[in-house]
Amino acid sequence: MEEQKIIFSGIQPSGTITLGNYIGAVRNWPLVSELGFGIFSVVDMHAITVRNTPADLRARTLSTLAVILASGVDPEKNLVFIQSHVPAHAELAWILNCYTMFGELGRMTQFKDKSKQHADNINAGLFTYPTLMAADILLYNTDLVPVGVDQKQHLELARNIAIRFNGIYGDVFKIPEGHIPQLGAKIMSLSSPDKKMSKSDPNPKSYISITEGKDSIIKKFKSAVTDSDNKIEFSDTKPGISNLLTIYSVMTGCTVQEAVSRFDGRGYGEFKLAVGEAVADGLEPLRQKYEYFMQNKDYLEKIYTESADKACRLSYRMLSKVQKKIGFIKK
Ligand code: AQP
Repeated sequence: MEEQKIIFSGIQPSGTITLGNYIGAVRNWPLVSELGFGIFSVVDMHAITVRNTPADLRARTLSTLAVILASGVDPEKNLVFIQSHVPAHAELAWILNCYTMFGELGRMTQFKDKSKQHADNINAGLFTYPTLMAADILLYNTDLVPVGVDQKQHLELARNIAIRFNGIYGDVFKIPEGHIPQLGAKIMSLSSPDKKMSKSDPNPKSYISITEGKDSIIKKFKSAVTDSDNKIEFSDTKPGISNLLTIYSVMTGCTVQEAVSRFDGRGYGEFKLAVGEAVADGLEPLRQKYEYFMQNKDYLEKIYTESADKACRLSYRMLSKVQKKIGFIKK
């Protein structure tokens, strides 16, 4: 019998989940978890690397959890918990910090980008964010990490930290593999298609929230930045149109080539409307499930409490093993 895979992934409650987060990651979670056991976390400890209003963080944490469930992750078969409820994440992160080099963290492009965006708050947490992410993954003997391409560098670092640690102490950590979708691994901003779509972008026209209504979605696609030559083709020189073609393909299940043929000779206006409709219609079932979960807060609480209890038990096994290896005395 084939061995069951362990799948781990997380998402920050740093804004409302975007179409980018959905296409690049969350949408794939129920599919990948079919391969084994999925462990999915709303990583609120990562989200405090930038300043938040506490009430907003609480609300976004719950709504992110509802999105994960609405996307089809089955909480009876998988874990869906809030990161700060499982203390082993912070404990292992500290240990891993001592096995991670300053230069490695300084090379992370997300750190460089976020330092520019939050120049008044370049805190140590922003710098050591990748070691917390390494802890998230390595605590569970994870085989696969379904993420968008922007997380590839952090994942590579997690692997390097694990290999370094194993080199000193023997085979402690399993070395995880990334699971990055072939299409849609990096959905671009609708207002600046040379930039990634991000939930914390201050310009709401740049992203689609996956719980947004149809009219608003269509309006945003109609005003998406493209180019002026009015030819629908997939090319590096046409980032706006290529991004829309990618989104359309993922949401309708056709290939990019089929999408290009479908819109051959048609204008940008017609194409943008079709993309907006495909997205709004494609997200509608998820939106309805999301509303349902948001009206059932007791159910959400039950899921995150039970999942955290199980995650605490699983993660402490690995944490204890690591603590023993490095020479901490058992309590
Ligand atoms: N634009 C994107 N296209 C495809 N995948 C994406 N992901 C993020 N943006 C895109 C993937 O979504 C998952 C969750 O991301 P995260 O919350 O851990 O943080 P992030 O990667 O920093 O995402 P954002 O939306 O850009 O958040 P903020 O604005 O807070 O920095 C990851 O698997 C990620 O790859």
